[in-house]
Amino acid sequence: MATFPLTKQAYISKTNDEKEEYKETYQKYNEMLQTLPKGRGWMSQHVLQYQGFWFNPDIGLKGAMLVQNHFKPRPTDIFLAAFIKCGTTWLRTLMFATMNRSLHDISSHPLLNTGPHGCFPCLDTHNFSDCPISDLEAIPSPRLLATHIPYPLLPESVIASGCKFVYIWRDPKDVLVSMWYFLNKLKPKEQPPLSLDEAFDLFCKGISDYGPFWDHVLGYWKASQESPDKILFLRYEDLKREPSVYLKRLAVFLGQPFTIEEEKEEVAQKIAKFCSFENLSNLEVNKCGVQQFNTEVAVENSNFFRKGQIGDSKNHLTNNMIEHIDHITKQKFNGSGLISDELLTS
Ligand code: PAP
Repeated sequence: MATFPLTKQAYISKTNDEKEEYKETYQKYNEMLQTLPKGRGWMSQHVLQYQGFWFNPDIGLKGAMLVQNHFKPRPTDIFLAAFIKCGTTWLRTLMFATMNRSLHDISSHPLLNTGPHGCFPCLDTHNFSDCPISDLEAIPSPRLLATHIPYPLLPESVIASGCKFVYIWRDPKDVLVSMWYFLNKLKPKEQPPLSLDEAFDLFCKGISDYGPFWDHVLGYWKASQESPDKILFLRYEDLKREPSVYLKRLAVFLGQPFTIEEEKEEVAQKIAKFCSFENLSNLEVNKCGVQQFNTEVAVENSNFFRKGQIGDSKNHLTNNMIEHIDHITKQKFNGSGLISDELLTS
């Protein structure tokens, strides 16, 4: 079984034949780079608009194109999908711990020594020289794979495979603030940080990695309405308030409901506590470990744990900013069934 992260040696040992397979996609990518609409980037200098969504040219766009052209789905695949900063780190650990609960006791759990991304690989953070899309073949079924790719951009073969998706979203105001902190941290030191005013402006225009946020959410929401047995729609705020309630729903959806015996032993509560922000963010591996996503991108695990709270945006955004985002949310989600009073502060 492939373990994640893959070592640098594993990347380098890819054969020329394998690299050849990606050549055409690479050429298409290079040709397209000049033609796609450009917007100001948050972490990278600019983002590019591809099939209606904005991508970091290096990580996001390459990854999406590799998936579209080379990923081989299996009907048993389980995807964790989300816009960025909506809770994938957390849900990764909950899904991994729930799916593998018969294998791992909490006292000796792999998540004690491996960061959340190490147990649950990303589908779409690859580049052309790594070719690790083919490494995903080595994972036994059912595969757990995380993705930020918007629903309309998923290859038809993935949808047709009948695989399952768990989607998580969050109050866009908190997403904006979380993104702003995270992407500024990852930004090369020689570039000036993005101000919150600039980030707000870009976010509202939909110009951000994988944006527009609202279109991303709506894509999966509509699909979940059509196929509720295939797409479980979760909200960070609900999970935060009642983790074990939603964890039980998740387990049912994943085909591994908690048994009566497990209910008595409060296994769901124990997993929820183990995966809580307080517990995970204090583990040595998440304070000091580094996640290597591909040969070019490595991120310190601590960057994935900031505050883990609902409503931190109130401490950063002005009333006008809050009103403006709420206004967009109302307009975009109007008639979708997604709006709740709690989501709108103003
Ligand atoms: P990603 O898009 O880079 O994968 P993602 O994990 O989706 O990031 O989101 C990170 C947010 O989840 C952070 O929110 P904040 O900036 O508002 O604090 C992070 O703190 C939060 N988070 C990480 N782990 C947990 C957890 N176990 N429980 C609750 N929130 C968490």
